[in-house]
Amino acid sequence: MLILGGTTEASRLAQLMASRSLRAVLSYAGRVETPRSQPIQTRTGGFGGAQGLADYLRAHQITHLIDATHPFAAQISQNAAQAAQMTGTRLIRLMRPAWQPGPGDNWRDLPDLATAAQMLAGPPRRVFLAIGRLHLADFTSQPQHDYLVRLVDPPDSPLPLPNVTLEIARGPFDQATDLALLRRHRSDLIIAKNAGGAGASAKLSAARELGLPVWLIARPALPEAETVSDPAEIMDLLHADLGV
Ligand code: 3Y8
Ligand code: NAP
Repeated sequence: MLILGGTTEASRLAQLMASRSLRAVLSYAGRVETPRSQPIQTRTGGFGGAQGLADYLRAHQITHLIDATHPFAAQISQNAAQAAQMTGTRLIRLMRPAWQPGPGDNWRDLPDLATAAQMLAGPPRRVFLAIGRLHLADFTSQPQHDYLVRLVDPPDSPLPLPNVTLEIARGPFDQATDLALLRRHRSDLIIAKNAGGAGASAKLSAARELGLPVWLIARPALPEAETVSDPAEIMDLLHADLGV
């Protein structure tokens, strides 16, 4: 099996695979300096597009490709669907459902980051821009705000925004930490991707407790694929397929 990882669910699946001594490899893009260690073999780095992934599937006689990447990792999910089709490999997507608002939530759903940036036009605010590092440049058109930004690793180049409070931390996060973070920064707005799952949701419950508005970016469209939301369901499917 090849697991395309980088999420809490992928790590959980790796534990289940290890407990059954299944031959599985977990793949990281190599986005951060020290990814979480795993109980199964890992590989790091791009494959070289869909063709490169297809070559990998053939060369390593992969029978099952599990796309357990983050809902916003759209490119790798496109490549996985293409490579699975090119090689006749079974593709199963492991993806947690999107977050849904509950009582006390003050959420606004936005189609993309560009819309969020446009909506920030106006007087300075104190914004927890909880989208990581890769898309901060989308907000350079709104330099007037005081941004709180949380990154996995210290940035190796200056950030593209003038007023940034930088927090270096890797999730999963808990509510107490995120409450303290929002209070310390005196945030009045949170902008986040609708990542789903438990690893990034602490900021949402902290926002609810503080009565803060949240702008949630909708997930990008992904190609059709057989999808489950719980790692245990993958093990059931493998059991049906392989009798393991
Ligand atoms: C490299 C692998 C595990 C997986 C843990 C989950 C939870 C904690 C919360 C906030 C939001 C954000 C970010 C986030 C979370 C989990 C999960 C998740 C969000 C690691 C990891 C890798 C990455 C890449 C990194 C991105 C960034 C996004 C930070 C490992 C820790 C903001 C997504 O600097 C960079 O280049 C970082 C890039 C893609 C998004 C961005 O645009 O900056 N994740 N995150 C993976 C690889 O190389 O293939 O180190 O363990 C994994 C996790 N991050 O096994 O416990 O399941 O989602 N990751 C978002 O949700 O918006 C932080 O601060 O509140
Ligand atoms: P992306 O934009 O969909 O992918 C960009 C390129 O990175 C892919 O074409 C592929 O390169 C390589 N890649 C991505 N994921 C890979 C993986 N698991 N193994 C090997 N190569 C991979 O991906 P992304 O949004 O940058 O996310 C990168 C990683 O961070 C993924 O593991 C994802 O699960 C994790 N992550 C992302 C987010 C997020 O907000 N995007 C949040 C949490 C975790 P080639 O074309 O050369 O193969």
